[in-house]
Amino acid sequence: KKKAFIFDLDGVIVDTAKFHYLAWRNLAKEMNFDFTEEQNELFKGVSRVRSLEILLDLASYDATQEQKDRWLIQKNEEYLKYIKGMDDSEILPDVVRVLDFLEEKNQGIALGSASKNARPILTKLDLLDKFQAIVDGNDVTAAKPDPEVFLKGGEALKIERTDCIVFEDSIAGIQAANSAGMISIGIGEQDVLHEANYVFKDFTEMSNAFLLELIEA
Ligand code: B16
Ligand code: MG
Repeated sequence: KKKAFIFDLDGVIVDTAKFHYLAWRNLAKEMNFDFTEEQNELFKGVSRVRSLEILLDLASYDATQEQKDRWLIQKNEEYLKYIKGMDDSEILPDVVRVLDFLEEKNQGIALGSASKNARPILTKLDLLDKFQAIVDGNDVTAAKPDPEVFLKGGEALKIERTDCIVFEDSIAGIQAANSAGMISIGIGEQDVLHEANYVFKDFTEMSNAFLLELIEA
């Protein structure tokens, strides 16, 4: 049966979380705040605007709208500098094997990301043509854990939501997939992503036999 496999980007296809972290940390310095990697977990899957709100909260910093707008631009410019040097060696292990297997089995493949930089990143990684549909931060009004991004992905591929499978590394993203009525597969730690239907440490742990079971279910 034809199913839709919807991939998150940051943390599932490529490890850009470290670049988001560096850019936010540098911004935090301007607030005299030491932003830790642990706090960065809260930023995964969360939109840029919402991330800044959380940072201001953590730093107990009161900023004007003008200052916020300037910081959002500054953060993104710095993030773009980091990803400029990225190439296809930064694709996470076995992502290409999974994409190729699904393609060979004629499955629907879509991207469902909160990032507004998704297209340039996929282009840099030479992965753009693997996706039949791309839904990203430019296409949605409600951020994860709202299911909008994944519902739009399923619609774009004309596949019913119960036949959609979502790969996600963030808690907000797993919640979004669950409330869309889709099958959620966590990529990361079981104790963090315990709300998911299945959790794998990374794609090297996910066999083609498992993918085939999802397709045939
Ligand atoms: P941008 P995903 C999310 O991407 C990231 O996990 C999150 O850390 C980031 O703030 C968000 O994209 C927005 O990204 O600033 O590039 O628009 O995990 O949903 O692919
Ligand atoms: Mg992610």
